[in-house]
Amino acid sequence: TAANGATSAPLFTVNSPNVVYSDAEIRSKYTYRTTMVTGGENGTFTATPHETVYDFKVDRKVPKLGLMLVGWGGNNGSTITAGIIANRRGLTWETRNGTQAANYYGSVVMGSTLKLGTDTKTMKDVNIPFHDVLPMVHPNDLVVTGWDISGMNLADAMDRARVLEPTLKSLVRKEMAEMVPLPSIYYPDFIAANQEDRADNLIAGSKACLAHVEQIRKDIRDFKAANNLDKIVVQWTANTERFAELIAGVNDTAENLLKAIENGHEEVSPSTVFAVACILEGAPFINGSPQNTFVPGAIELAEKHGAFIGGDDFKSGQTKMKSALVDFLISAGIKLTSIASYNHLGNNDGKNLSSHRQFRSKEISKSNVVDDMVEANSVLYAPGEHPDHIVVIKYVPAVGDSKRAMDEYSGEIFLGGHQTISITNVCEDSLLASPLIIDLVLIGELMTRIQWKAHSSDGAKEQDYKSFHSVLSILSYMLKAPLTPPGTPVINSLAKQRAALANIFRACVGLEPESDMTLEHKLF
Ligand code: NAI
Ligand code: DG6
Repeated sequence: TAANGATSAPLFTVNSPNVVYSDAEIRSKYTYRTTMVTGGENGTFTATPHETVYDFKVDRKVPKLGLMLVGWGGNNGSTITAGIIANRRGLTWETRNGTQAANYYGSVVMGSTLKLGTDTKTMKDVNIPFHDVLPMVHPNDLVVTGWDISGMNLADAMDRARVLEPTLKSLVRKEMAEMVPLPSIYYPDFIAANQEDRADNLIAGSKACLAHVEQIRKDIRDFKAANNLDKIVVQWTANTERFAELIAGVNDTAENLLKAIENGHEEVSPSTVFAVACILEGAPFINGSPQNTFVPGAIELAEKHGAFIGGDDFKSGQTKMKSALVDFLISAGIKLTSIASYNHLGNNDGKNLSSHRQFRSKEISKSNVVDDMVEANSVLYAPGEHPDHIVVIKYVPAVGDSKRAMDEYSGEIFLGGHQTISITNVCEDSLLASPLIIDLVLIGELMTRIQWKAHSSDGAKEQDYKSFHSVLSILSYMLKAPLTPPGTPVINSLAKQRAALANIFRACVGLEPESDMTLEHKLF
């Protein structure tokens, strides 16, 4: 494990003239191979292999990292904070099923592996923890704080959430009781009216203004200085807001958005104010909720400042399953004709979503997750044809955080046959969502330490190193409605999202994408 602020000793090194290690950096030369296609006569195509040579460089110094959560006192915020403490202290606790030890299950970075290659002696796969592919922050080393419109300390907030076992809570209670969220901004029109009774920890003012941006920036700077941190990542895990109206002259450009904030325009949401403050402060900002925080003006502002943003909406259970299952069905040549997604839950998220305008934000992010897979299959679907897709969410307080999700997938199979798949998923919603916060912060931070340059096609003059695009679409695996650089496609297929993540990591150490061809086991 990397010591904070130090260069980590890697679990593996790459033996290649294209990869150079120094104390400060890993530099790799990587040939990116794609296929360019031109359309010809009568619907035919010509496919031409295409190569671009990139240099990547990864800063090996793992920073001392602060995580600031907007909505810290909520179910996700209190759960992930308790989880980090439990892991950091190596806690175990008694449950009705026996002794439970702290873990990071549900985090791709902390809980999954990646195939490094084939063992020269046994010819078997060698798999390594995802966390060890590149030098990354360890979540146990995160310093956590945040804002909440509810001033409840984190120990009481953890009780309010009704997620964790009492035995675990008793072990972290003392530490959590000392954690109190910073006051936040509250514009009541953006979240459900039923949230008003918890709004007791507020920065004065009920609409966007520069003073709010400045206060948030100050909070970030103060936290960084007080804890001697190298960097901060901020994540929105606060209530789902309604969509902001897109208005020309208000939120369409960076300049207009800043002006709108200065003028106190009512259509600027709290989450957009947080995004703007983080962009101006150079802290990556990731939106774990479905609303359109990243209005065009916010995206332009991030691009102008070279700041990183990512979103939208944590993809935890029902949607993750959907983006895997639909990919399987359509890739298998089965014509999916309908998806009916129902769920009920009883936590505060469910309460907020029982209000129509906030539900609508969630309905949108949950509904668009199959579009690219349908569009890609012109054998099964005519242009513009779509499966029916409905999303229902009901608030049932008694079930608390234990969400019940029921999905029915119907499709056409061979010669007019029909297949119906029904899935019921019951789980503690916040225990699925919280590890995604870890993945998003760890990968988001890593992306601030990766730079690239492309060799020009004639091999002549090279460009300077630069960062990835401000919009971190590499985070798509963790998000229901992935934000992508303007004009670029959204990929929803879970397998493709994970492959992109894994293969970009591999490219940074000069390794080829894992093709899974395993010719070494097929051609003797
Ligand atoms: P929650 O309702 O328990 O927590 C949200 C917290 O945000 C509350 O403590 C609330 O007081 C606070 N808040 C509201 N407006 C705020 C503001 N302007 N500034 C600071 N704090 C504010 O919700 P939970 O379950 O933690 O979920 C958080 C968000 O993540 C929701 O938008 C939810 O839809 C989204 N999400 C949750 C998933 C899950 O499985 N739990 C999965 C996917 C998304
Ligand atoms: C009910 O749908 C509440 C939502 O906040 C979800 O629990 C959350 O978005 C997770 O949804 P999914 O579809 O990723 O499991």
